[in-house]
Order: sequence, then C-alpha cells, then structure tokens
Amino acid sequence: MAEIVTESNSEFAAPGGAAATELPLVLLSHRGPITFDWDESGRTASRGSGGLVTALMGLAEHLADAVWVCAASSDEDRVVVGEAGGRSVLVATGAEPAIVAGDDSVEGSTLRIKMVAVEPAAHDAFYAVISNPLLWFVQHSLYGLAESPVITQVEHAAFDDGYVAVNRLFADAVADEVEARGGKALVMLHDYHFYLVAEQVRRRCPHALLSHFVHIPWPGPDTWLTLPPTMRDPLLRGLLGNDVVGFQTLGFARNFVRCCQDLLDLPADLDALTVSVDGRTVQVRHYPISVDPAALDRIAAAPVTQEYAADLAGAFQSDGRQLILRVDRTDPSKNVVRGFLAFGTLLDNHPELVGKVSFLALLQPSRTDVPEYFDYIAHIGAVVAEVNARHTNEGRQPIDMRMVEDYALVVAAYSVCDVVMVNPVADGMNLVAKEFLLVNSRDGVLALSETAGAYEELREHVLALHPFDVAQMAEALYEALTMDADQRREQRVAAAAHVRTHDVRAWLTAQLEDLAAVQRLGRREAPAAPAAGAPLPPLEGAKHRRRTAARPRG
Ligand code: GDG
Repeated sequence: MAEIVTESNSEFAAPGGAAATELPLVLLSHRGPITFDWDESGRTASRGSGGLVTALMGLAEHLADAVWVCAASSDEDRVVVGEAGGRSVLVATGAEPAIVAGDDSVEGSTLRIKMVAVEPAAHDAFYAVISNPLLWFVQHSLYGLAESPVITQVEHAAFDDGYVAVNRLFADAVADEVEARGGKALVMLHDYHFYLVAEQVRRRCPHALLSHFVHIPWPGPDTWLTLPPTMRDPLLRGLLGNDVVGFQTLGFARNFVRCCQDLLDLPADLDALTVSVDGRTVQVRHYPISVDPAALDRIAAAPVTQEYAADLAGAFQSDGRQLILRVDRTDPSKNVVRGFLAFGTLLDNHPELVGKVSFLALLQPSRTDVPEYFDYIAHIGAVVAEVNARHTNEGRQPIDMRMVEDYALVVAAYSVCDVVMVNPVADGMNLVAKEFLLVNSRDGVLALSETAGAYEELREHVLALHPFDVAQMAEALYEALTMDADQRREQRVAAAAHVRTHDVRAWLTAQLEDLAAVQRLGRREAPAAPAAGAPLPPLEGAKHRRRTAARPRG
C-alpha cells in the first residue's frame, strides 16, 4: 500500500508544517467547496467560506491528485453535472473561480470536484426527513420525548429510500474515484449525512484508508435508543467501516465506543478508544475543530470591517454602555430563546442596567423548510418583542436582533463586544466562541455553555453557562458585565493563545498523522490512543518527515 507522507510541501503547510499525503485524496461532504449559479453575465462560481472549507481546500489544492465529492445543490450545479456526464470537473479556485476547460492551461490553484445530482424525492427524504431533523435532533438531544419523535412508516421509508439510497449513491461516487486511482486512496468523509458510506466503500475498495469526522455531538447509548435498531445499528456499523472515526471531543469519542459496546455488543476498549469488528480494530479519536487565525486577522483588518466596528461602537458603547453579542443560525440547538429569557431576567434583577447594556443578535435563518426551524424563528421573535416591550428605555430597545448574512459585520461585532453569549443546548464545537476570542479588542468575556464542544478545551478561561437554567445564565451575564479588567484580560489572552496554537491546520494535521500511523502499523495493530497532549508515535522511514507536532488537546 502507498504510504502517507507528512511533510511540508505546500503553501497550506507553511509555516511550521502541516501534514500532506502522497496517497490520492478523496473527500466527501454534503455541501461542496464551490457552488455554481447563473446571472445576467452567465455562469458564476462562488467559493464556500468558513474554516473547514478553507482548510480542506488548502489541502486538496496542493495535492497532485485529489477530488472533492459533494452534492449538487443549485440548479446550475445540476447543469454542470449534466455537461460533465457525471464526471468530475477541474475548477480554478483563485479570486474568480471557474471551470477549467479540457485543454486550457491554468495559473494558480485548482481543485477537482465531483458533484452528485440526487433525484429530488430521495434527496428530500435523506435530507429533510432523516438527516435534518431526525439525526440532528437525536444527536443534539432536542426531542421532548413525551411527544417526539414520532417514527412512522414515513420515517422508515425515508430511511430506506432516502438515507440508505443516497448514501449508496455517494458511496458509489467515492468508490469510483478510489478505483480510478488504482484502489488506493485516503478517503476523508464528513458529518451526519454519510454514516453509511465507509462500510460500502470498504467492500468495493478494501485497500482504501478510510476516515470519518463527525462535526456534531455524539450522545451516549441511552439517547441513541430513541432510534429503532433498524436505524441505529446500520448507522453504527456504517461508521465502523472506517479505520479512524473522529469526533470533536473526548466525551463524544467515548460515547461512540460505549454505543458500540452496549448497542452492538462489540468488544471495545474505553481507555484505548478502540472497537473490534470483523477482525479489524477501529480507532476512535477526537480532533477539536478550530479556525484559521490568519484569515480571520485579514477580515478583521479589512476597511469594511473597521467601518462596521466603528459604527457598532458608536451605536452601542458610547457613554460607557456595554454590548452583549450572539451570532448563531436560527437552529433550536443554539438555544436563542433561553438566551433572551436570561437577558430579560438580568434586566428584571438589575434595573440599574436598563439603558446601560444592549444585546445585539446576528442571526442567520437556517433550514426554514423544516417545520421545527420555522416555528423556532417565530418563537424567537415573540420573546424579543416581549423583553423589548418590558425594558425599553428612553426609546431605546435593549435587544437589536438582525437576520443577516454578513461575515464582515459578524467579525466587527466580535471585535468590539464586551460579552459574547454562546449557550447552545448542545454543539459539536462552536466556532463562534473561538473566532470571538481571536479578534476581540476589548478583553470581552466568553460566556459558554457547558454543553458546547468548545467547553472541553476552554473551560478554564470562560464563564460557564448552564443552557437550561435561565436564572444561572442571567447571573453569569451579570458577572461578565461586572468582571474586573485584569481578570477579563487574563481569561481572554489565555483562551486566545490556546486557539491560535490549536488552529484548523492542527486539527487536520492530527488526523493525517493518526492515519499515517494506522497505515504504517497495519490496521490490526494500530496504536492505542495517546493521552491528550502526549507525543504521537514517531513516523519512521525516509518518507515520514514530520515537521509539526502541534496536536489539539481535548
Ligand atoms: C457545525 C457544528 C461545529 C456566522 N454568521 C455568518 C457566518 N457565520 C459563521 C461563524 C462561524 C459559522 O458561521 C458557524 O459555526 P458554528 O461552529 O458556530 O456552528 P454550525 O454552523 O452549527 O457548525 C458546530 C461546526 O460545524 C464545525 O465543525 O463547530 O458545532 O454544529 O464560523 O462565523 N458566515 C458567513 N456569514 C455570516 O453572516 N459567511
């Protein structure tokens, strides 16, 4: 089998070195790195934003042979799939991304993308019935079990004809790409849409090195009992088709091992974080995802961001007034309603703060085709109106809620706010918390749910929120607003230093290094999980030059 090389051979890797691989790379995520659209000027292509897309594109762009498999999400994506006859297309990924025609020469970086067009009814069952909401709700513990979920024949059919069928389609697309590369490739799968893919790819491509990173929480076996065995068992077995299954936190990794033990009766080791299945050993790991500090710094320094920051400071912070911020999708897991209830309680309990503190909420409407999400937006609006009616002072409403998609505004708000409230019911990681820490210029306080993945890493430097306890959250906001300057500075500086050294490159490097170790030692005798922060096993041989050791701690 070809070997993974972890050496600095790309812009992505420099400086300090992040891992690259000599194996061809096949990536899979539901949302792709490039989306095509059509306007009066013709076909347009836009690059996805966010740390994950940036990091994985950085890796894929610099490898000689990489392909990113994803769903066709726009009408124009589907046109591109038709034109390409279902094959992958090469895209120039510079400032103005565009498809590279067969014999064109390209300057700058390129990325090969294979979009899969799914028949709409199957996609709807896969996406709008099973992935969101069923899996999302189970994994974020969002169901009130007295009344939901109600799993009927509709959900069973959606699982079989939607989730299973669409996973098979994507598994075939991935396996085609692996086979086109001689059957040996590093396959990196992402998230809750594709739990069944690895098992099927392994059947067709037994020499592929397979990994899956789960971005959202993985609850313990009791919570998974919410799903019938006809759903939960295949999901677990599907993930066990991987060589390495990665989670955001040690807690989620342990939950997965316990699920395999308790629900599938498989031999598993909770200390080594391994599961034995079909004569193989599956490694279960945690890799806390993070942000790209250089990219954030650039956005923070941009003139548009600076202008926004000055406007926000003028509007919310003149005369010693303070600003609390939240930035979230309108997802029930983000707990926006209880956050506003806590703010209302804060103003009830501390009337001296009325007129002295504002709450800016930058919310992005999310999955409005799912009824629970649609209803949740209405619920948020009602609570905001109620708190504002109770506490308007000299014509100034305490909550300014904006439904916007404007990343420069988000970064500007991070930079000036005094407190950021991140109070999800459950969250895989939560990148808002990490982004805020890097760009805030006022030694703002991070008030963070115990149930956000980021809490496992940052607990020493944050004010803990209990996401269901509105009274506790109100008190924590009060503590944040009245904390002395030295303590605020000490907390933010320490937390920001952690995030800078545990960035998105470290997240990716750690995965590639573990995969290299698995491959080197053979799948049956792969190493036990190193303790968090312990040095990794050395990568031996001329091809295993490792130039970084930065490994995220859990
Ligand atoms: C899932 C998991 C995990 C915000 N407003 C705008 C905008 N944002 C950016 C933020 C941040 C991102 O969106 C939100 O990331 P989160 O991590 O907070 O949450 P999810 O969307 O739920 O992400 C989560 C993550 O995957 C990664 O593994 O951390 O736990 O649920 O980066 O800054 N981006 C743009 N415009 C905006 O208006 N472009």
